[in-house]
Amino acid sequence: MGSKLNRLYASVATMCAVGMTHVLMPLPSNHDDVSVKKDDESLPQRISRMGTAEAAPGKTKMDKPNIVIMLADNLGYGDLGCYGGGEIRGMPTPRIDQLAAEGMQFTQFLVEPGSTPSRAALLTGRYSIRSGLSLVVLRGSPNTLQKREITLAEMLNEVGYDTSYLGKWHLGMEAHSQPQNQGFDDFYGILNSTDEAFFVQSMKRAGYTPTESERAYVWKGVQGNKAESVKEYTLDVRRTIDLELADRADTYIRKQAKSKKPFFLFVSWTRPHWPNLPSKDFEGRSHIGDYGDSVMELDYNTGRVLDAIEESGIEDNTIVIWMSDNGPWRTMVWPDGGSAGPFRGELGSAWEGSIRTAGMIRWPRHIKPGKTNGMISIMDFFPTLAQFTGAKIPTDRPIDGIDQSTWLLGKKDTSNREHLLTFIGGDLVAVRWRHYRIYLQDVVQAGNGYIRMGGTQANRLPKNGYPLVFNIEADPREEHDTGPSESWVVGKYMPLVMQYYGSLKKYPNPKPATITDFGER
Ligand SMILES: [Ca+2]
Repeated sequence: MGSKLNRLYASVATMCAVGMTHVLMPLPSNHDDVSVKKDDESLPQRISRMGTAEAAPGKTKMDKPNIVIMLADNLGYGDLGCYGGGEIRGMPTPRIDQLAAEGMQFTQFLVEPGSTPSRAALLTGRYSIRSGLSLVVLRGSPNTLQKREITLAEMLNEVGYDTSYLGKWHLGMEAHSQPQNQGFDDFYGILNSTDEAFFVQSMKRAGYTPTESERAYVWKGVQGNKAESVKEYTLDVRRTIDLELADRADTYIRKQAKSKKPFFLFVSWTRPHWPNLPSKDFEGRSHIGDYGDSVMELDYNTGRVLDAIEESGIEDNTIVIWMSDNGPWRTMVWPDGGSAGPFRGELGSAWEGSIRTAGMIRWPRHIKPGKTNGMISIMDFFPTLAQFTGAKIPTDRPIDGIDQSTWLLGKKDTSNREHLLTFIGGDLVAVRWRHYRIYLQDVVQAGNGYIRMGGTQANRLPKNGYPLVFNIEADPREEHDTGPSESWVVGKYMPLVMQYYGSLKKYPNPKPATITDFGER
């Protein structure tokens, strides 16, 4: 790791010496023909649903950039060095900090308040409530990723990409919901979440013998087939799973770099989701225990993926997107959880700390390095990557993601987004408009915790006819309701809400996800 650190400083020095000037590459004007390469019954139907009028300025097949998405799990806004954490928090993150310096780092990267919702939003380009996935999928939930959804992987697959998924999925265990049947050519990882590694022990202690299907596994899958279990996802395997993912990512990148076909690799790290048991080499590395060790391991594994890209000579033609799926899980798992930095809130609630987290994109010679506070949603990558690759976005459904390509490529100075809705289960809970946050329900603390952090165990209360309004720039902890003095904001948010409800008339949502309200079922 010492040599890697040396290389980090060397490359930062080089960047400074040569100056990272912003050179825009022209985007070709024609997109190539889509060749259908797989035998999937639903495919012709899916292609017809994608429409033909959305001819993004694509590229010839040879020119299409490779895409590597790395997704951290439950990493908070305040955890990484480049967001004010890192060494200050006893857990340096040099590789991710370097990536942030080489790319565009978002300080207003907004997600949904949980693993499943954010992943659904990322992969479909839509609010998760539109696919019935606005709560975390637990075993037994009927709400899983359905065939009718068109994923980012399907979209890229259609324009010639090899697609591979490594790591945590959390969009359902049914065969049709699994990654290899949602547009990825292959899959290796876990279908649910890392806390499942604990469950077998807990079941046994309860005197319950889990059935084979109730045990947690590591799975592998090939497109068109049901995934097969590889081994049990035990606590020992939990320690080493991300090293395995990094190994597989390394192998995949080096192999694909020699192919003429562009690739889309999705690395869904299991860290730093509780339980953060580190692998042997990282035990005791941080100052703050398992959580810090795990974040340092996440940083190291990220570095391995970046090294594979660089050493394969494809750095300039590879878009790297690195982000977390939601804010930290904190109160319930302390001290095995992260920090939302200056913001109140954590995974599960609608407070800012739940939905604002780390996000960055690197595309050398196309995207100018720098830090930006423009607003961007995890949904925006769907239409933006379609624009970068010549893929076609579906025209038969609402797409909530906004194409940010003009902003990212420096053709305009400001983000194309200025609002975002936040749902929990079947409810619209909060709305962002510019730097205002408007709450239709109040999120209040329940369970333990010193302050009103919200989180998965919070309560929500209906408001007494008037929403809460917070100015997130003046008041990052959302402690002072400015509704009375800035009630004009209500006039700005209401049309956004009405626009969303208007879309439901033509495109009604499926039944919302619920784990507590079965009245209408
Ligand atoms: Ca998560």
